[in-house]
Amino acid sequence: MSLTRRQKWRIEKIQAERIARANRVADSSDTLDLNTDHAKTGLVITRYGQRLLVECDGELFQCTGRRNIELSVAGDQVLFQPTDNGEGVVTALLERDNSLMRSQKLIAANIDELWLVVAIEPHYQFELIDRYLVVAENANLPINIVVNKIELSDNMDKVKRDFSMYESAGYNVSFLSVKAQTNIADFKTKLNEKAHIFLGQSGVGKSSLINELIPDLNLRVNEISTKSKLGKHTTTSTTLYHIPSGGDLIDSPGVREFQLDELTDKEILSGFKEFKPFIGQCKFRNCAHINEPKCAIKTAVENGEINPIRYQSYLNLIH
Ligand SMILES: Nc1nc2c(ncn2[C@@H]2O[C@H](COP(=O)(O)OP(=O)(O)O)[C@@H](O)[C@H]2O)c(=O)[nH]1
Ligand SMILES: [Mg+2]
Ligand SMILES: [Zn+2]
Repeated sequence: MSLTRRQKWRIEKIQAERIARANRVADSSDTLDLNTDHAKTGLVITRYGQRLLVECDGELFQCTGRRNIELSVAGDQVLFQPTDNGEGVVTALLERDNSLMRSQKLIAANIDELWLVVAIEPHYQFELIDRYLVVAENANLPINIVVNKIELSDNMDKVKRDFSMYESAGYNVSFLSVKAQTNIADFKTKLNEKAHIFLGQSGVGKSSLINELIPDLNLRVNEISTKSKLGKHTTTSTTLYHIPSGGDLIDSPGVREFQLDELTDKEILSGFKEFKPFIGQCKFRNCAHINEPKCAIKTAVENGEINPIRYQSYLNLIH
């Protein structure tokens, strides 16, 4: 069903009014004497503007945040005070374990695992994988690799050899095929009781994999849009979904196709986690590990302690 321009304009106007009203409530609640005895702890499911959808004991509360507290995002734990008819006011943000930022903007909080999805088609590229790993390491976020579409490979031995490099560097690698349903059940068990984010370039099968985990995702997106009374606005905002087989998914179109920001040389170096034991062991304190004599990183490459492909990728990434 397509809406006429006038209908669209009216819907947008109504939504703008709702947001303005929510902001006024948030402002007035700054001076309201809220009874902290009635405060509950909740999980932020999604945010749009000043409005938050907070889950507590399986119930959803449409909340406004007090203006004086830091903005919360999907995955945050908050203290909130239920008011009436399923609404509430967020009064405090609980401490975060970690957060995912993109271009200085906070995207999600309290993420347990990132999953970098790559595929046989479009064919994985080491340098792109390494860039994602560097971002995750610098954000202190555990990251795993998923190799999808394995049924398209005619040389799985080669694929396994390629990724053994990442396994030796300390990363967990899952090989699966959504299409052929290979290793899907096993993969689901890896997600239990944790909050996850999937990312990776377009076409690798993220949507397919997510639909496999949460078959009624589109329905839920609509349900949340209705609950938050913000309509279509919420379909693009980062949202936490419960996975029926266990665990949570924090997702939005923006999160999935997460653009990589520029990295500094310092971030790049600290993003290669298997280099760590050798840092500080070079002859020169300011060694850039390129062509300096008695470089511990280069020696480790020569001794087979660092994979030459990863080292080459480091050289390609630094400026
Ligand atoms: N051959 C094959 N195709 C797949 C598999 N998983 C997903 N696809 C296809 O790859 C294409 C891109 O998938 P999509 O989930 O949209 O990727 P996204 O851009 O990462 O979200 C679609 O045509 C999917 O049907 C798989 O395991 N094997
Ligand atoms: Mg997609
Ligand atoms: Zn060095």
